[in-house]
Amino acid sequence: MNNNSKLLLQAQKIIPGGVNSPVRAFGSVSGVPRFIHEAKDAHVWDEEQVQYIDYIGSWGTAIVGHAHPEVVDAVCHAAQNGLSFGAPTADEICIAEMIQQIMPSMEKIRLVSSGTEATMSAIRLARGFTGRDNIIKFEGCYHGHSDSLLVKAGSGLLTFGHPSSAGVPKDLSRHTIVLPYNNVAALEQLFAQQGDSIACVIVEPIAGNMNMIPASNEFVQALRSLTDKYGSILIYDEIMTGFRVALGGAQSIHGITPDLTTVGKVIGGGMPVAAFGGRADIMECISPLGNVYQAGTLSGNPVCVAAGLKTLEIIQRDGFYRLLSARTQELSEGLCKLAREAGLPFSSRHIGGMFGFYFITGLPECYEDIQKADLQLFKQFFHAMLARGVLFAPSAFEAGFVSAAHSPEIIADTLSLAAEAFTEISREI
Ligand code: HOZ
Repeated sequence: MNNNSKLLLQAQKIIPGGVNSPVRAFGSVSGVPRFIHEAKDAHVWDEEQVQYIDYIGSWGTAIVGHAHPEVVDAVCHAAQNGLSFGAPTADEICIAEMIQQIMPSMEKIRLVSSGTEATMSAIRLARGFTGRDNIIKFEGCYHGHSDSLLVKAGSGLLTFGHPSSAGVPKDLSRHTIVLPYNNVAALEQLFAQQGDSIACVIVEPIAGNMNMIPASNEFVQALRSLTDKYGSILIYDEIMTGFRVALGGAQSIHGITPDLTTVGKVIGGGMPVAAFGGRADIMECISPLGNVYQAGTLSGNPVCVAAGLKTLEIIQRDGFYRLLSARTQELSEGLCKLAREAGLPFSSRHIGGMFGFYFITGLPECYEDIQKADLQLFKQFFHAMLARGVLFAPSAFEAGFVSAAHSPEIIADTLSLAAEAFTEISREI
């Protein structure tokens, strides 16, 4: 029995499913999760000392590559001054100002420690500001694990086939209205019927939790105009897409100014930092200015903020997104070409440093489409690549991430290993 298998057995005795976040359990692809003990640049190493090219990138946080020396230095320096103060700091002003400069729609910002906290707080704020209870979310979008949002959600819920969580009171979930993604007619109809009761619409503007599915231009225009018309708050959940699909996130690509935005992952550079922010008049309803309560002992933690600040500085250097996008494009288009040459049903898309691939003919546009992807082929490909030292997310419903440390040589190596994997799979079907 190898070290990963031994650790899984040990972990399962004390941690439910052996993991601290469900998708990591390899539940939908079978096999033994790799227990990672080291990560550097574009690689991770497991407890067997096996090296993998990593396309999970800590689910999008590792945009500058793992253990970037400047980020590690910033963290060490901050740690020497104390790990947590539970008091305001100068650096949390710097990071809020930097985020605001990059995403001007975030006129005022509050830092929290996880994406779940950011979306949960943004929803509470929208309800407090409007005095309305109902919210709209879209099928397959995942916005963290707070109660209101665990209805027909993506990510682990989609991966494990339980799209709505148990344990959410019906009295609460009846306030969450779920609509199909990219469906303007359904949105218009709902607003026409009960627009005056809608506190907010929360959307992943490029959904990364049902693999990668971008909102159409028509859809985002409708979101903005209907929320404006009915006085509802538009929340762009950019926890995955912020600073990832472009420096200014999906809103900079769409040319949309949301009322509130949630960000995370990249702004922590691998440490637990997230934030929500937006229109000043809305944000000023938060305690201590207003009566919408929100708080956290570790909010704005100085060590985490140091990692985030340095990461935000690095990604603003000349040419960062040009290179990141070029590498991601090479990977995504290369995979497509090779899979098709092997005669497999396959498609892929990419924006900035984020990509999705699907064992399906044609590109999926919504939750219903992505559920038609061939999960068996995904599983075979996942394991064929894992055996060759390439780690993709262990789910057909999660997006992939490229970092600045993925050199042209690493992308080329990945593609030549993928060519072997596709040929192997095509022989088996
Ligand atoms: N919910 C995350 C992906 N969309 C997975 C988080 C993790 O396992 O770390």
